[in-house]
Amino acid sequence: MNAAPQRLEHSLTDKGYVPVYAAGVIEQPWADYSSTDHRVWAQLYDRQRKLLVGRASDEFLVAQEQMGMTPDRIPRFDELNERLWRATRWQLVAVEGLLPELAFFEHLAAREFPVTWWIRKPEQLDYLAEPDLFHDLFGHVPLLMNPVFANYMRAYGLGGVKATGVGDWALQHLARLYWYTVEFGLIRNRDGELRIYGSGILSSKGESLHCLESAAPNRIGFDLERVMRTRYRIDSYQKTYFVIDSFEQLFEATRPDFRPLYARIHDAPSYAAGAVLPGDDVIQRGTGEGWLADGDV
Ligand code: HBI
Ligand code: FE
Repeated sequence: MNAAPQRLEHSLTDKGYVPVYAAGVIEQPWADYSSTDHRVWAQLYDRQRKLLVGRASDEFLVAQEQMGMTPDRIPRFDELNERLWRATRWQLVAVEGLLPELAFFEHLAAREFPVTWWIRKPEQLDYLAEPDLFHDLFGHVPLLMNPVFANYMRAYGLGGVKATGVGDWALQHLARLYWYTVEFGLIRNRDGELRIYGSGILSSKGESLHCLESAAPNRIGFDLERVMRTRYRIDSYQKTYFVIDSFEQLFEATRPDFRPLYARIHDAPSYAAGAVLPGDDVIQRGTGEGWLADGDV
């Protein structure tokens, strides 16, 4: 897990991206899931699918069905991989849990999404501090069927590998981008309605309701530099959600080389998670009800 990758620059070749090392990858121990595990999957799946019709982005709901995820049992990664490969050439790999950042970036750059193989206990349906199978598989994986979103994830991984050589502060900016898009992003559909695409929300009943229906949080139009400078919450619902209009917008915004941007914002102050700034495209200013004063990371 913590073996340092060597000569990383050699892994970026004209043949594409070849991972230097496959950190932490195991076989999904599918036969070892208990009936309780399958029941937890079924309960969470049914609960979220019901809640997410009309709340999640259509792209997500369609992709999840196309992938063949069903509530009746925990999906087998090798079955999902056949469909995913045909759609976007991505693959799932099973892991024990969080990977070191560089290993995680390398997987994404190689079009591999690390999925935690184990699922939470029945008493943890509503909240869990770390990613489990439900968060990773239900929340993250379906949109990898979408070519534009899949390209964004790969570009993010490549950007992460590059940023690793720049410094920890660059990684911090990238982590904020991931947080406010892949994990907690909202998207506005053609009718101007807000929908969820961030997996941290999609896998949480409470936050699925909060992010759309509560008056407390800010909802602000996506801006790359603004997002990279904004701290976030890991212990509560987000104070601010950033809203994109399309996955193309997200991909295009992150296409340029980030180095000039990193250089510009290196010494710039960060913004509080709940800040509303003069230049913001404010879709809705939050009331701030229930916010804790400190604790932004
Ligand atoms: N590892 N398995 C896994 N899943 C993640 O989402 C993940 C990770 N390692 C690092 C990481 N996320 C974060 O640092 C992101 O900000 C990149
Ligand atoms: Fe996640």
